[in-house]
Amino acid sequence: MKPLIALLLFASVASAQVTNPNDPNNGPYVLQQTLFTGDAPPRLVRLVGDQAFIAGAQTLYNFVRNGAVWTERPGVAITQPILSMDFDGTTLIAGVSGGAWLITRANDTWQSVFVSPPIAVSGFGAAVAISGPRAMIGTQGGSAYLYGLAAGQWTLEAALSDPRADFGFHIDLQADTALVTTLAASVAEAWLYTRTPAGQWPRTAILATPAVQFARAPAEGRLEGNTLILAVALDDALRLFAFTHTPGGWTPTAETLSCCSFGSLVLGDAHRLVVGTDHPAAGGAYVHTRGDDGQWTRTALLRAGATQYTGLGAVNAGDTILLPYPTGTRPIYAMLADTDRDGIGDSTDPCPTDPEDECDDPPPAPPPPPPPPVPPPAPEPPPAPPVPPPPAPEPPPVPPAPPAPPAPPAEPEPPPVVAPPVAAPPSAGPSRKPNGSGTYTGRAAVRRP
Ligand SMILES: [Ca+2]
Ligand SMILES: [Ca+2]
Repeated sequence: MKPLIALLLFASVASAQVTNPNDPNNGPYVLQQTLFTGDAPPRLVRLVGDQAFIAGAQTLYNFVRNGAVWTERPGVAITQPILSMDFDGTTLIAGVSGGAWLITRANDTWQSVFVSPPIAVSGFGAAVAISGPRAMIGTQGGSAYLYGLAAGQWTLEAALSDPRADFGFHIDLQADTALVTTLAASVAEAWLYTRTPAGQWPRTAILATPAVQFARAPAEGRLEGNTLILAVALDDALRLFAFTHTPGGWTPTAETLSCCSFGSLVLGDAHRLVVGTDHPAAGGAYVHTRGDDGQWTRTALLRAGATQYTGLGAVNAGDTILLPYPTGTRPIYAMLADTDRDGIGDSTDPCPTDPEDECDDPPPAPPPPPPPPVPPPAPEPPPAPPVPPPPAPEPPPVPPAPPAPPAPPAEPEPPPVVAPPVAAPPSAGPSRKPNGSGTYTGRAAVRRP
């Protein structure tokens, strides 16, 4: 009975997911289109701009978006199981057992070049990364190789190696910076290598996280712009550590994020990342956004169903996330950020932040800009400096103030002036004592009349 109930539940959930992968609680994303490859679970997905590659068992499927519609184009057949994949917008690299294919499109046809390991090494092709004329091919542990494209040929430029068992399996590449992440003694490390003009790749930095306990998998790292994210999977959570590159080097930032057990990280850009997890109870694609203050917050949880998991291999770029669903008919959901939740993706929403789409009023807002003229007054500040000097010399003259002391004597006089008049009335008439000098005289004159 139980197996049957489970099967029925699965069937109902699976069918609902295809038509409505995002329920109201999913967050500010809307389904744009459902893509199908009809192949094995599409665990590997790469999206750059309007072009996506999805790796099936032995086929690299290519989808291109024109306007708001995704269309499949002829893919690339690979004769071996695809183990790894990366795409930089121009070149595709796919790792297989014992090598990697570097593929570009020219005149509507795919041009492929196969790169074999420079020496006999185990697991060559288990990890790959590409960025323009640089490519990196890692192994199942112990080494990673850097290549450069020159005159149409991919040439080996450097061989990186280390005794660490996980060295070379988690790699990334951005322009002339290569990243290898490792985990040893509960500390995750990011080893950075920077290419010199001569084509050498010396190690230029090692960034370490605080000690993390109960890590259950090697650290994963991503380079994006001037940000480096290190992710460490713990028994009950995925912890993220960020580093920022400045002219002075890499520095750890205060931003850390802990979430999502059993997650796999996908960093779309410096301000948004997706953590795909397959936890049976809390699985989904957790979308996180980094604010201007450097703090990460979860802004969406995309799920295909209450009890079914999804999110493995989720990829984002710009306002789009491709969300593979790993079971059933294996669709891939193209999700668009929908900030105002009006069902229209940001990129095609006439008013991305107004669900009523009444953004005609905003135009009048421009008037405020006039304030810019304020800058002109800025030039005045310069003349201000001369002002300070003058006041300084004045202080000296202040000293003369001391003469003020003589004033005290003047005070004593008032007392006598006041007191006399009060007591005077009673006996002033007869005695007419000259207690005060001038004042007394004046009053006497008044009384006489
Ligand atoms: Ca919208
Ligand atoms: Ca809108």
